[in-house]
Amino acid sequence: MDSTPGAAMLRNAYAVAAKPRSGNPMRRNDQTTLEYTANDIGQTRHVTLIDPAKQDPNTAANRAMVAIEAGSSMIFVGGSTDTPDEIVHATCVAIQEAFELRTFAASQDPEADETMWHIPVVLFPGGAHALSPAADAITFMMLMNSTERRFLVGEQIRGAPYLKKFGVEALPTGYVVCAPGGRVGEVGAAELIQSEDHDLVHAYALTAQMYGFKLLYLEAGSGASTQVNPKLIESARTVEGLTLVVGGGIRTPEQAQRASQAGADWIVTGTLTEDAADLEELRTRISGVVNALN
Ligand code: 1GP
Repeated sequence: MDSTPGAAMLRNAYAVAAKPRSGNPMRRNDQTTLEYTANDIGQTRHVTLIDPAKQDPNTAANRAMVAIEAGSSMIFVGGSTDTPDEIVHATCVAIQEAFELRTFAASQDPEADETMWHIPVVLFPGGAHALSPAADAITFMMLMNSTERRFLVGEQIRGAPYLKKFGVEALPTGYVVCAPGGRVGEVGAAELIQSEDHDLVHAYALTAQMYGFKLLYLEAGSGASTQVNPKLIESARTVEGLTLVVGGGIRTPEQAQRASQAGADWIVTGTLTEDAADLEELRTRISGVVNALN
């Protein structure tokens, strides 16, 4: 019997997920989530990161809906390193169900655009324990500058068979932690990219490209005091064929714009959702960030 942490729950979740779910790879006008993500629309887009450990599933779904109304284009579910699969799964289900209801409601309203609710719900895992069959896709990541095998391929080997069974689409992602790095830098045993290491980040981007990764995620750490240095983004941007995702420490429209102007295809924010006083404050914050993107 598989002793992978959470394996029993995952088997149960798989049984629950035996019914067809709308979260399938072709939900968005025959696009896979990778196509949706990698499609260059000539504008930086915004991801709302929801950490399932930080609120109950119903609150997560309400936050996700407000985020989409405010202009966010994708939902990541994950973040904390020790959240049980049950919580991750319940959060994905709640968000998917909320989006399905909004899609249905919009389909009944000639004034509404139901396609705005065809939003991917993507796992952003801390490891093989944080998986759910209710997600559309997963950022299937190699923490490229980790010094531990576990974060390079170990967790991935444990998770891959479940993802295959679940039919969760993998987004091949090189994940690189930059200074200050925060908790993910510590837990992930990362040799941080320092803010002046332009050549090094370029080498990581080239390596990601040569491995065939489609996404490159430059991470400063959740709640970081400073965002990824825009010069690092510019340096990674010069490597072709990678969709550039940037997150960590972005809280203001000005910071979002800096990352956007430096060449980010997507920016990710998490903390600004978590510490918003209420849904209206969240709406204002996300609108401000989205409207600042180039
Ligand atoms: C963390 O990049 C994300 O993995 C988001 O960071 O919480 O600082 O927005 P924040």
